[in-house]
Amino acid sequence: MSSLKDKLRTKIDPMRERVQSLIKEHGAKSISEVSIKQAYGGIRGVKALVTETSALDPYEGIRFRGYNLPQLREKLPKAEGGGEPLPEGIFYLILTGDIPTKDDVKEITQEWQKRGELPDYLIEILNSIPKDTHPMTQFSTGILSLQKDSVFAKKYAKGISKMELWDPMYEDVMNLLAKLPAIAAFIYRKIYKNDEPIPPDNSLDWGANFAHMIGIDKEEFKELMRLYLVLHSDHEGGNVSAHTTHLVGSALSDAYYALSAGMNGLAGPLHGLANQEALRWILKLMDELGGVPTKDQLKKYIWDTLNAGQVIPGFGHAVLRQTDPRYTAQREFALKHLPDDEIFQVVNSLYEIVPDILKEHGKAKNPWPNVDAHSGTLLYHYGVKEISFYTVFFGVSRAIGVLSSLIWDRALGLPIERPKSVTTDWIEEQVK
Ligand code: HAX
Repeated sequence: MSSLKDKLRTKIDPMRERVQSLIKEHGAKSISEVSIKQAYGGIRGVKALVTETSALDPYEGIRFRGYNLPQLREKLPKAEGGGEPLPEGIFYLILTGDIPTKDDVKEITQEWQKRGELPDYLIEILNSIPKDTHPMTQFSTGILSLQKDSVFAKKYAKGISKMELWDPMYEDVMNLLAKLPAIAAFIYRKIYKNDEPIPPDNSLDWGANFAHMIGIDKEEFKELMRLYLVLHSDHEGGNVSAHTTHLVGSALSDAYYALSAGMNGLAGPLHGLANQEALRWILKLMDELGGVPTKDQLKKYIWDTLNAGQVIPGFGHAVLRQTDPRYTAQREFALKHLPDDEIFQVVNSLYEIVPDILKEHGKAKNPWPNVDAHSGTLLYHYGVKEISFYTVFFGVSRAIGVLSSLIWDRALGLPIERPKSVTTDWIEEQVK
């Protein structure tokens, strides 16, 4: 057995005891109330989910197992000669709660290399999907197709104790994470690069190998991939991709069903697809305004977008009330590696201009940029110009967090999720 699985096993019993004693001693205590506005308004702010892997503060941003992004960029192991944290490290941290050593991370890299090969039937399925199908649809289909190999589903069918379900879930999660970069890269090369897949290079870590299979071997892009895959990995439990994965998993659907569903949620323009929308909007405005626009031109363009009843993609957030630290981390990367990039200059100007306009506009509760306002600029700079593919990068990363949570859901024996819904008639009765 791998030492990661061993380590996880030692964490599960104490955590079960903590949760059981909380439910036994304080189970009736209320931690949230729900107003009518919240019931109609996307359940915003209602504390009704428990997710261990990360927590989001409106002003400080995301903390993964208690660590913020600057701390993680310093503490997580890096590739030889590299400056950015390895995504294998964030997986270890999110799953176990502990900062990994270099050896811990190496073990995960090797484990994922062993499990990473794509079966022939998956290649056939992916090849049979029309090329003009959105890459996220192809990605979700690829994930779902692998369900036939679910260890969890097989063990469940044979009969397994509820308390042991985390073990086959762990196996499915490791198999899936191992394969996701190869699935994503296969789709990319199929659609955009003449059907010419690039085999993995097993001398590389997970993020660098992903960059390699996409077809960009530049060291800086590998660093970007590592950072990108860390930054997008988790954003507590209530966002659409995390919540969907958790919800579907709660029916004891396996990791393939659950992640595929979560990816379908990530594919929405108000969630992960905002990364493609943000860059598409920037490129369109540069095209219409003839290159890097003046601030006055930008102001007019932003107002025109708002007055047309559209959102400014990459700005606003359901929870955050400050600049997203994931935006800041990408900005720092850009300042270091591509300060003169023209699109980055526009992104910078938008950072100066959009928040004031959104405040004046008076609708968005958070006028600041989120993660999606910046990521496309970086990918585009290194040659990934196929904007429709951007959410797939997000998806590969997001799988780290939501799949880790799925293992914990089963370890803690969480039940099927089933909130109560009410009708407008019922609400009207209550307010009489
Ligand atoms: N531009 C224009 N209007 C905006 C806005 C923006 N960037 N952000 C919010 N608003 C509007 C909303 O559309 C809403 O208008 P209505 O009252 O007419 O419905 C109003 O302001 C209040 O919305 P809110 O409470 O501030 O925001 P929500 O919690 O409802 O939604 C969103 C949060 C992220 C979906 C929203 O800010 C948005 O649409 N942003 C643009 C799309 C985007 O960047 N999405 C990615 C978010 C990060 C993420 O999940 N990444 O995966």
